[in-house]
Amino acid sequence: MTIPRMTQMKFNPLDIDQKWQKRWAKDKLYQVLDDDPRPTWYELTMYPYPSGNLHIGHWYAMAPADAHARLRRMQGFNVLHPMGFDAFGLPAENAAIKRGIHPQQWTMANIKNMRIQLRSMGAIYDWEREIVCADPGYYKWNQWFFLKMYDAGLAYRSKAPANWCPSCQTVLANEQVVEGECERCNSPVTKRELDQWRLRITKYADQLLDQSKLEWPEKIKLMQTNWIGRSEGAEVGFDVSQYGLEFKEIKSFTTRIDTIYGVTFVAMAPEHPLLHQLTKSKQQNKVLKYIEKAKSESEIERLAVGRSKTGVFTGSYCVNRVNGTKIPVMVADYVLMGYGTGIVMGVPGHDQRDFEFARQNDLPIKVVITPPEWEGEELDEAYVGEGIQVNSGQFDGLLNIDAQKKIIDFLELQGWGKRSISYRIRDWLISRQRYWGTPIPIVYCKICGIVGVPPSELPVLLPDDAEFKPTGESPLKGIEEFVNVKCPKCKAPAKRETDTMDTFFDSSWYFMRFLSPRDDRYPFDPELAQKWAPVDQYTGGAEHAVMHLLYARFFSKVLRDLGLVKFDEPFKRLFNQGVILGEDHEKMSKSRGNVIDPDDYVKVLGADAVRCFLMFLGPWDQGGPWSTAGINGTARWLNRVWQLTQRDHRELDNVQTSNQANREIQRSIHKTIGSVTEDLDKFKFNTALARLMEYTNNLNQYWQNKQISSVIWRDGIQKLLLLLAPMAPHITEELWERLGFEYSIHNQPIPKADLRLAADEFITLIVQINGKLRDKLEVPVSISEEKAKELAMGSSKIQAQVMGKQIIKVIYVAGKLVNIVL
Ligand code: ANZ
Ligand code: ZN
Repeated sequence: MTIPRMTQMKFNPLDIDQKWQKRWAKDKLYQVLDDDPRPTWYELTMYPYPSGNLHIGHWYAMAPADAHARLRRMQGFNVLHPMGFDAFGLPAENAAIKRGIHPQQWTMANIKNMRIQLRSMGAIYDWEREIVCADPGYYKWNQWFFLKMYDAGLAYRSKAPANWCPSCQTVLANEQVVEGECERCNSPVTKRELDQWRLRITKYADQLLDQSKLEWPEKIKLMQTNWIGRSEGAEVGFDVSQYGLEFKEIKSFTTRIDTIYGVTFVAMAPEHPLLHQLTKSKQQNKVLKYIEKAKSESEIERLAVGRSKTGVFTGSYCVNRVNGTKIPVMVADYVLMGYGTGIVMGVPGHDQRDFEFARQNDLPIKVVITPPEWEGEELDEAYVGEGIQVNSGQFDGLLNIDAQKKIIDFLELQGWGKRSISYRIRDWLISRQRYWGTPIPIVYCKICGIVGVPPSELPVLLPDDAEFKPTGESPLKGIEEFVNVKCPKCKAPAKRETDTMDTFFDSSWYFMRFLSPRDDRYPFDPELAQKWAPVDQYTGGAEHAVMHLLYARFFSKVLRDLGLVKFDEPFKRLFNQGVILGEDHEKMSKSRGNVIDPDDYVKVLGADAVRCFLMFLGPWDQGGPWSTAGINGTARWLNRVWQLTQRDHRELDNVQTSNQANREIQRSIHKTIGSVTEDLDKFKFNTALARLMEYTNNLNQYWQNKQISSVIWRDGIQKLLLLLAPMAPHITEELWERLGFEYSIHNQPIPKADLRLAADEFITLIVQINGKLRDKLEVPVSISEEKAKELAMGSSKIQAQVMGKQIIKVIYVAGKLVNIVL
C-alpha cells in the first residue's frame, strides 16, 4: 500500500522523539519505586501477544491508556503502568511449523522487535519490570499455582468429552469455542473423550456472579452473568426400578416443575453414561448409529433453532411418579450432556423444543397449564406463558407460578425430587496437546498414582527439542528424557504428564508478577501485593469478556482462599476501547489492503501526532476509522502549537493591555483546565483535544489583538503544554525546555482550574411572577440581592403586569431568579 502525502512538520519529530526517549531512559524518569511515598495507582493495559509487529490496534489500545496513566502521575500518584508479553500459545507454534524456526526463537525475535516499536510510542512503561510468560522464571510460578490448586482439590483430572479442534489438533476450553468453531482457526469443533486437567471454576460460580465490587462496563458484566448462566429449578427422578439395574431412577433438571404432569417422554443426551444400560437389544443398532452421528456434530449445530428435533427410542420406559404414567425413554441430540443432569423431562405442551420433538416422533402432547381462552383444543405450538394448572392432580386450579413451590415441596416430601441450581459454566479445561506452553507439573506412578512435582524441583523445564507437528498428542510425548522420570515419592520409574497448560493460565495472574518480576522466592512479594494490588484501572478489548476476564477473577478468588492475597477482584475498574477501522470504514485486513502501519506515520509525523490522532478520531470506547486527512489535521495543529508557544512574549511587554482582555483570556485558561482534566479523567480524549484546539485558537486571537499582559500569556502557554503533556509527551517536553521551564514537564502537577477565574462574568437572571417566567435579564455574576430585585422590578415587562396589584413578597434565589408573588 502506498503511503499518502503527509503534512510537513515545522520541527524534526524524529529527532525530538529520540532525544527525549533517550533522556527519559537515561534518567530513569519512569522507573517505579516501591518506597515512593505518594499514593499508588496501578493502571494496566492488556499485554500483547508477540505476533511480530506492533500494529495500529496495539497503538490504539496503548497510547490512550498511557495518556490516562500519565494524567494520574501528574495528579500526584505513584503510577505503575507496566508492559510485558503474553508469549506462550498456539500462533508461535503454528508460525514455527510454517517457517521451520523454533517457537522460542520466533517469539523472542518478535519480542525484540516489538520492544523497539513500543519504545517509539514514548509511554511511561518501566522496562525493568517487563515480563515474558515463556521465561522459566515466569512459568515456574504457573506450575507452583497449579500444584497449590491440585493440593486444594481445585485442579483435577477427569475423563470427559472435551471440545476437539481437528485442525489445531488440541482440546479447547468451552470459552474458546465460538459458535461451534475453534476461536483460532474457525474449524468446526467436535468432541473427544480424553483424560484432561480441569480447574474447578464452577465452585466459584456464585461468587463470580457477585459483581458488586466491579466498576466495569455493563455489557461485560452481563456477558459474564450469561456465561455463568445460573438457573434455579428442580431435579426430579423418574422410576426405572422395574429393569433391576444398579440405579432405580433417572434424574432430570427442570426449571418448570409446574409442568411435571405434562411429561410425555424423557430424553437423554447421546453421551449419557446410563444410556447403554437402558437401551434394549432390539433398539441397539439404531441407538448406536444415532450416538455416532451426534458425536460429529457441534453443540451449536445441535441446539440450532429450527433444526429438526431428531431422536430414537431406547426401548425402555420410566414412570412419572406424580401420576404413575409410563413414558418412553428416548435419546435426543438436543439434550446436552454438559447441562443439568444430561436428561430432559419432555413436556411438549409447554416447551417448544419438546413440542417439535413430540410432533416428529409421534408422542402425545398434553396441556397442563391453560393458555388464555383455551377450550381444550389441540395446540399449534407450545404454550410457554403463565396460566392455571389442569390435569395436575391435587394441584389443579392453582396459578402455575404458585404451584411450582407446592409441587417441589411435595416432591421433596416424597423423596422424588429436590430444589436444584444448574450453571451453564463448566470447569475450565486447561490441558493442551501442544508444545509451546507451561508443562503441567505432574508425574504418573504405577505405585503412587498421580504425584505432584515437589516445589523444590520447579520449574519443570520445557525441553528445547520437540517435533512440533500436531499429531493429536503432545509433542512432549516423544521426548524420552522428558517423559521418563523417577516418581518423586517412591523413586520407582514413572512417566511425566506431557500436556501443557492453556495460556490463559499465564494471563490469569500476570498483573501480580509486575510487582516483583524477578522474585524467585514467591510468585509475587506479599508486601508489594498489599501495597499495589488489585489493579486500579484495567483497559483492553471487549473480546476477553468471558475468557481472560473471568479466569482472572476466578484466580483472584483462589489466591484469596489460598491466603496469598487479601483482595478477591483483580481489576477494580475496566474500560474497553473500541476498534480502529481502516480508512474505508471496514475492519482492517491484509486482503482488503486497508491496514495502517503506525511506523510509517511515526517516521514522518512523529509519535505525538499518531498518539493524538488516535485519541482524536472518536470516543475511545467506540473506536472509528483511520483517516489520512484526519492525522494531517492533527499534525497541523501540533505545528500550530509549536509556533504559538514559541512566540516571543516580550512583544507584549509594551502593549496597552485591557483589563477585559486579560480577564477573558484567564477565563479561557481556567475553563480549559477544568474541562480538559475532567475529560482526560474519563477517557474522553477526543473532547479533551477538541477543547485544546479551541483554546489554541483563543490564544492566537488574543495574541493578535495585543491587549493582554505578557505574564498572563506565558501562563496560558504553560498551561497549554501541561494539559497536552499526557497525550503528546515528546513535543511538550521539548517546548517546556525551550521555554526555560524546569525539566521534566512529566514531573509537574496537572494544573487545577481556579473556579473564580473560570466563572462567567454574566448570568441570566430569571424573573417570575407567581412562579411563571415573565422576563430574563443579563446581570453581572456578582450582583447583590438588593440590586437583583431592583432590576427585576424595574423591567418594563414586569412593570406592566405588576401595575395596580399588591406585591405580597419578592423571593430571590442567588444567581438564578427573582420571583414576585402577587
Ligand atoms: C421441562 C420443561 C418444561 C422445561 C417446560 C422448560 C419448559 P435454562 O432455563 O436454560 O436453565 N434442559 C435441562 N437440561 C438440559 C440439557 N442437558 N440439554 C438441553 N436442555 C436441557 O433451561 C432449563 C430447561 O432446559 C429445563 O427445563 C429443561 O427443559 C431443559 F415447559 O424441563 B425444562
Ligand atoms: Zn511412586
